[in-house]
Amino acid sequence: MNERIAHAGLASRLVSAEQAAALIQPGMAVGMSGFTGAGYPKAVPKALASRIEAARERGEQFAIRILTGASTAPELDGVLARAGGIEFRLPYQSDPELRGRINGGQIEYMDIHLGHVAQHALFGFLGRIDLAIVEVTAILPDGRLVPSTSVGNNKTWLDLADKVIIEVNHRQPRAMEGMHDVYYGTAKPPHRKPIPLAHPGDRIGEPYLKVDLDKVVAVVESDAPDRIGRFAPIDEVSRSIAGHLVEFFRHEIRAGRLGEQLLPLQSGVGNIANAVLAGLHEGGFRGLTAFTEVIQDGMLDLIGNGTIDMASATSFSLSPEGVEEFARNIDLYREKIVLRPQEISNHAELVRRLGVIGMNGMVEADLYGNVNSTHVCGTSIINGIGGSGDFARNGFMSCFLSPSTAKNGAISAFVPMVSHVDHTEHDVAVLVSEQGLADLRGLSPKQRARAIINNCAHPDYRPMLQDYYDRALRDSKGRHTPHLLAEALSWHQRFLETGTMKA
Ligand code: 0RQ
Repeated sequence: MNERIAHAGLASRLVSAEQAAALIQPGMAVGMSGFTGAGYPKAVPKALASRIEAARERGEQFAIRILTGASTAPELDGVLARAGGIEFRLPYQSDPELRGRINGGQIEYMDIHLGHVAQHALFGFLGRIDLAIVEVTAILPDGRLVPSTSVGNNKTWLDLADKVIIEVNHRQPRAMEGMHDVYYGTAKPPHRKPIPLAHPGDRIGEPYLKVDLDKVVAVVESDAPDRIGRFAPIDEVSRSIAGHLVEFFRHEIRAGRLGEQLLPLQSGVGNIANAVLAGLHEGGFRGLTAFTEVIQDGMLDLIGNGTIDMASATSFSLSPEGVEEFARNIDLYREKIVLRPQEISNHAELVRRLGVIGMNGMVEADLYGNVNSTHVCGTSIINGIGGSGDFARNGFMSCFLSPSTAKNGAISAFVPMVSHVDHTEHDVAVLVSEQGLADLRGLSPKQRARAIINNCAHPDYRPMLQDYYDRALRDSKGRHTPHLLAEALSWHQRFLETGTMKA
């Protein structure tokens, strides 16, 4: 027994990662911890990948179903995908090995709103869950678990799985204890009650995860950091996007639709989201709140400098420098950050009650405001919808952000028709590129098209979009949402054939 594994019964189940991996059988559905590269199990998946590779060398098939919180890291998605060990995966992912095999057709991938995963599992929509593998920071003397750097779907996997493997990671700061808030009040309809949360900082649950001790078949120790890359330095394009958004918030305050403290912010992952957070500080905002999924480096900075007073999320996604900063000032961050299960951080009821302002990246938007967050040319997935839909549909206002072009100008992010729809025109309030901002609220489709062409599209593509729109308006059978159906996806087809959308 050691300080991190203080329950005698569970300490007696301590085994090596290889022994734990030997408990996993082909075809099992395994619910794993992990959300945006944080809090995923680091030892057992690697040992399992070796086991799967050995089985494959003997000519045996060995693949499992993997359910997580969101993306994990090379030590989980990467190694298992490379070993050919994943037959089915949900929800969000961002690992290059896994993405390659999903787009190559070898792995079945179900992209699902992050706020839906726990309830779909509870409803039985996702089938039986054989095993949970969950990283924790420590096990208390009474068997309760101190969560790690993400909470994700851990409560659900621990509750629903037949068996449980716990990974205790000695590298995660022990002083995180007290930072989490695990709500145990969710139920199946018709027995649901209102969730009693009215402010991003409200604590409505308990700081620990619970597990039926009889289900725990193994405890494994690990000592490894979460593996998350560094952010790119903020470039001109991201800075412009952030600038337009901050100016828009100021405009909304002057118009009386937002107060000086705005409303709770949700900010997606990636470099642009990081730049927007920095822009809020430079724009002079103070005392803001966040009701979001992920705390990335920019959010720590904002907490440190007083721009953000309280942040609710389900996970961290910190660069190595961010991890150091977090550990250095953990007492401050424990006061200012609450980590919750993703069924709460992304809950429609709460996002709507709090009036969250959603700010997410996108792949492309079309003339009428439909947004594609996931697919290149309609068929190859990048990451997944993540939580963007939870916030876009239910929030106070949903903003989607993107550079106006991708791949050195060969792709326009504003196209006649999106090649895949994640967020319909009904869920998109504001589009922002480095060129400017289109406020789509209260506009009809044709009014939206004019705003998007004039404010967001890159000058190289603006005449092409205007030309398409003018001809659609003239020749389309219906004039409510004018389109030339034979031409609507021709920009994507041209890119596939010639390497550029330019005519
Ligand atoms: O690829 O690096 O190979 O060139 O997509 O694009 O511009 O760096 O922007 O990091 O903000 O990511 C939509 C992917 C944007 C992200 C997406 C290519 C581009 C580059 C990344 P390269 P950028 P970002 C909270 C909310 C869905 C989930 C979500 C995302 C790469 O924001 O996954 O919002 N969103 N979750 O070149 C072809 C286009 C492209 C394109 C960009 N039109 N065509 N490629 N790219 N636009 C978090 C969670 O839910 C967990």
